[in-house]
Parts: sequence; C-alpha cells; structure tokens
Amino acid sequence: MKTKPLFIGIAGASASGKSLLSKTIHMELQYELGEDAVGIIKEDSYYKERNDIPFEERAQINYDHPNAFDHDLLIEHLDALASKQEISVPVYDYTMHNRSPETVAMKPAKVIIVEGILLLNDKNIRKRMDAKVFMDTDLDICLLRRLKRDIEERGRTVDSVIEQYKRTVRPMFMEFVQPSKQYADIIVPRGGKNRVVIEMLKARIQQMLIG
Ligand code: UZR
Ligand code: MG
Repeated sequence: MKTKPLFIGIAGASASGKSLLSKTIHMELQYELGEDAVGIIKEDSYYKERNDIPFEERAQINYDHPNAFDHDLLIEHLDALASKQEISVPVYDYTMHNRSPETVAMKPAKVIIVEGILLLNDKNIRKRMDAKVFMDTDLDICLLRRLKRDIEERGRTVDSVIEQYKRTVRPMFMEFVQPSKQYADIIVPRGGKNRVVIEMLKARIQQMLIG
C-alpha cells in the first residue's frame, strides 16, 4: 500500500462542474475505501485574507487572477498532508469577500482531491498532483450556472454577476485558466456528471493506491 497520499487536481472555468465532480468522486470513493480515506480541498478556501481593505474595495478585487490566491499557504498545507499532518483550512466568506476568522480541521487521507480554477496554472501545485483533470465545459453553460449559483448561494444580483463576468471572469479565463488545459492528463467535456470520467477516475485512483 502506498504511504504518501494521492493528490488529484481538478481545474477549469468558474461553474464548470469542478465542485460537483469532486463531490461525486469523494462520496463514491469514501463508500469504497472508507470515510477517512478521502478528503477534498478547495482552492477557493485559499483566497487571500483581506482584513486591511474596506468592503467596497474588496468587492472590486480581481478574484479570477492568480494573485488573488494564497497559493503559498495551499502548498504548505499540501506538503503537511503529504507528511501525514493535520491542517487548519481557512474558511472563505463570499458575501464579505474575505476570509472568516474560523478554520476547519482536515486530517490526512489516502486520497486528496484538490479543486479550483487556477490550480493547473501554478507549476508548484502541478508538480504535487498525481493526476490532473481539466473541466472543458462550454463557457455559455458555465455562465448560466454561475448566474444561478451566485444569486442563490453567494448573495449576488443579476447585474453584479454579469458585470463581474465581463470585467474579470471571462478575460482571466482566457488569459490564465484556458491555457492551463495543456497540463491536464484528462480533459472532461460537458461537466461534473460525466459518468464515464467518474468511473475512469475512480478505477485509476484504486489502481494507483495498489501500485
Ligand atoms: P468557483 N469570487 C467572488 O466572486 N468573490 C470573492 O470574494 C472571491 C471569489 C469568485 C471569483 C471566481 N470571481 O470566478 C469564483 N470573480 O469565485 C471561483 N469574479 O469560484 O470556481 O467555485 O466558480
Ligand atoms: Mg466550485
């Protein structure tokens, strides 16, 4: 049995189905391997802490740019998990555009799924992944999902979602997210409900755990 955890990186556009694919694989693998064997880390949890900036300014920050993330802390945490240490994952509050004061403890596991828009854009994260997945969902579908999700779950208005989409989401996708597809091992069409991909990934993970 492998002693180091397996890291599975899942990247792609905002609202492309990363979280759904991660959740599905997480749940089904937990069923097969046991609850403690699988964990998920979201890159979103590692948006920078912004206590020194007022709300109005925080709302204007480009959250689709690599600089918005505290990748140093994420990498530190990946390495801690790799050496079997527990980590304290930050909690991000989208309505406040800031990190909240609390953290959530996460235990090391055999399989760690890491998901987020800009994971594959970062060489230091890429090299820590045992398998890299890119969600290649059409952008119009992503935009529709994002509208619904951000209004229902992240406290936004239609106008603010459209404005943010034009100002940062789409341009940063073109500049940083889309080009990172070249680093993926698996490119997933349509989204997080692709059963063939789910089965293939689970089988591959099981195989890597043995080999
Ligand atoms: P996913 N985001 C916000 O809208 N506000 C914040 O305070 C922090 C992040 C958005 C971010 C990005 N950008 O597109 C999205 N914008 O969260 C990433 N604009 O999350 O991968 O779950 O869609
Ligand atoms: Mg998500």
